Amino acid sequence: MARRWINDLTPERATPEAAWLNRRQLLAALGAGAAAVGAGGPVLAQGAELEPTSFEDITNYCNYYEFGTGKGDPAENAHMLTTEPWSVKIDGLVERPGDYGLQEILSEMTVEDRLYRFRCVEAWSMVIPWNGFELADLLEMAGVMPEARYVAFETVLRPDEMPGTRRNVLDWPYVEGLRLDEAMHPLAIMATGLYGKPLPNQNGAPIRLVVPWKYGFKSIKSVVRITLTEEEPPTSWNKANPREYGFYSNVNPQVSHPRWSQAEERVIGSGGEGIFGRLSVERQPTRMFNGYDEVAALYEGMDLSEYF
Ligand SMILES: Nc1nc2c(c(=O)[nH]1)N[C@H]1C(S)=C(S)[C@@H](COP(=O)(O)O)O[C@H]1N2
Ligand SMILES: [Mo]
Repeated sequence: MARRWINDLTPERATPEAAWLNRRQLLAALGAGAAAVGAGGPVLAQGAELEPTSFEDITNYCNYYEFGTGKGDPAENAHMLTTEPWSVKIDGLVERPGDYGLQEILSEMTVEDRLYRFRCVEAWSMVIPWNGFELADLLEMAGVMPEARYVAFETVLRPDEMPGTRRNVLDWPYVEGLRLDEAMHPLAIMATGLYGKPLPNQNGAPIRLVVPWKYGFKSIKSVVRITLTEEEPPTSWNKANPREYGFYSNVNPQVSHPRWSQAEERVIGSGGEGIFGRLSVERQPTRMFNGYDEVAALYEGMDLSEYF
């Protein structure tokens, strides 16, 4: 399938960061055009031109409010989260509802590499080499009923393991949602690893959503429940501040956040000395749909400043 690319790298077959980078450079040298001709397709063509953010930055500069609101809090506190055993309840408008064990899920899924740009609504960005499988494959495993129109997601809520949830920063548990056609898009994945290593707890272990054309808060972490619904589900940041955070939240340089512009982004790691103590960070223009133009058809006829 055109949507597949390198699929020899799984969390079970961990590859050191250096080896991974060498392979990436090799692919870059092949050129995006050459890559697009083969099994790689559009994802590889985009991936080949990207320089991944370092493992250190990806795992130390995090948003995971269940462990605190500081960027370093998740790295410090998320080790408290028990991620084994883990199961995901899939319910609502599905043919085969149930509690699916993570191993059971993984035995049915194809884990592959996806090198994606990642753009937070706070106007910073990274490039992250995820390992994961397509959300569509998981939804097909459970069997989506014809009446289903939306997909709701929920993060685990364990106040004894998640110190941030003892304060009402958000209405816990963290919840998110997608329209069904967005969820079925081949770019939407459930990530289980990064850089070929199991997903670090602070990045949403053991399984989290990644929707690369939307602001980062849509990519909900440590998912324990997926519900197919007929109505648009509530989402955490929209509940907290509906004027600032819409349901769609597609990356869009033309629609400013009420308190800041979204035209540019700070490139995390570009200062050359890691995330701490860096004085200057490069800025780059933000691209519509974070550069993933292939999703534009999902929003044809919609005014994206109204449905923000
Ligand atoms: N459960 C949960 N998921 C979450 C968040 C959170 O606070 N809790 N933060 C979101 C935000 S704002 C961003 S930018 C990304 C950050 O992902 P990363 O830390 O892996 O880069 O996770 C998103 N998913
Ligand atoms: Mo974010």
